[in-house]
Amino acid sequence: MAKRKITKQQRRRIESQRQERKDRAHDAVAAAHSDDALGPEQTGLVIEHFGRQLSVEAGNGEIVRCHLRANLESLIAGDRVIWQRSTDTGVIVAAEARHSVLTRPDSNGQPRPVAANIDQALIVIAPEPQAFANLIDRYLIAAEAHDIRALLVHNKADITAHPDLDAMLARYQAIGYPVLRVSSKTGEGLPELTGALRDKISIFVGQSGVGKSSLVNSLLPEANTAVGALSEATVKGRHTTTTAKLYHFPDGGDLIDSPGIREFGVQNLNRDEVDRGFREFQAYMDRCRFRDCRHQSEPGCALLAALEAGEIYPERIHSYRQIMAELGG
Ligand SMILES: Nc1nc2c(ncn2[C@@H]2O[C@H](COP(=O)(O)OP(=O)(O)OP(=O)(O)O)[C@@H](O)[C@H]2O)c(=O)[nH]1
Ligand SMILES: [Mg+2]
Ligand SMILES: [Zn+2]
Repeated sequence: MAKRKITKQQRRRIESQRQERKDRAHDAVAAAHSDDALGPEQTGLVIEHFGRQLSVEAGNGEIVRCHLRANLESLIAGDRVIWQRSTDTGVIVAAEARHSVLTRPDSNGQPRPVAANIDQALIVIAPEPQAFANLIDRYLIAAEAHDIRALLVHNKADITAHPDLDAMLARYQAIGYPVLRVSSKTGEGLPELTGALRDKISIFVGQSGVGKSSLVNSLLPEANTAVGALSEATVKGRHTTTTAKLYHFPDGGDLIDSPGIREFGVQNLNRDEVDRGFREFQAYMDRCRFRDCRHQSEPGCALLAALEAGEIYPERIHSYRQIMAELGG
């Protein structure tokens, strides 16, 4: 059947039907939680979300399944909320402002929040599945854009790594990102990792199959979260973790495990954000002759001069150009 474009009028009708359905759903939730049946307002912390339902941790540590009032934006692990108890569930009535949010693009390239109020993102990489600098750089852009500290975690240190991986990590270390070498299997480096996580709200991000959940289990055995083997044919992860979830350390600090990704588009970024994502370029970019220098082949480009002088890595320039090209020039 030939594809047919929907007209504006049809789109409006679909939209209004969708709104009616939403209103009805809201009324149903409201009826189930009519205000006099609700307990007093209390604070809570979102641990995990499943669409419009969330796990919320009450002040006393109890986990309560909560619904979200229809007027609220969707919430994510790490969000702080006000909620009220109903019979056997709860209803979230308000959300506090976030001090940071880590986003990643959905399948349409639109940014989608993954976790809120995080202090630091740990980008987990491993000898397998193969690590890509370009993907790391995209995470770094997202972290720098939200003033979230970024660290790199080289997991599966028990597997011999290709020299390229070591060289790549040495570059990031030289740029100023801490690199931790660990193995969830042998326990190597875990005390240092624990130290880096203490008293902070952290998130593990990275490709599917690098061992984020395995690390969570090694650090917090009671977490007991699912781990999945790599596909033998493609040596890629199988997207075992499907939603971000927050765990507490007994001695202080929280850790959010997040679902792995295969691709990370940048369509939603603007050029300033990309510029800021390459932290070692900053000092040079300000010194280019032209204020709108694109650092391709312009005369007086301080970044190209720095490249010539061996002061910045060609791999990073390459990655920068690739991302800019995806943004359209
Ligand atoms: N050799 C070795 N294998 C590991 C290590 N850590 C994890 N693995 C294995 O890597 C595979 C993937 O582990 P997961 O913890 O599920 O990976 P993940 O990053 O959480 O993956 P997603 O949830 O899909 O994003 C499993 O087969 C683990 O046993 C390690 O330190 N060494
Ligand atoms: Mg996982
Ligand atoms: Zn320039």
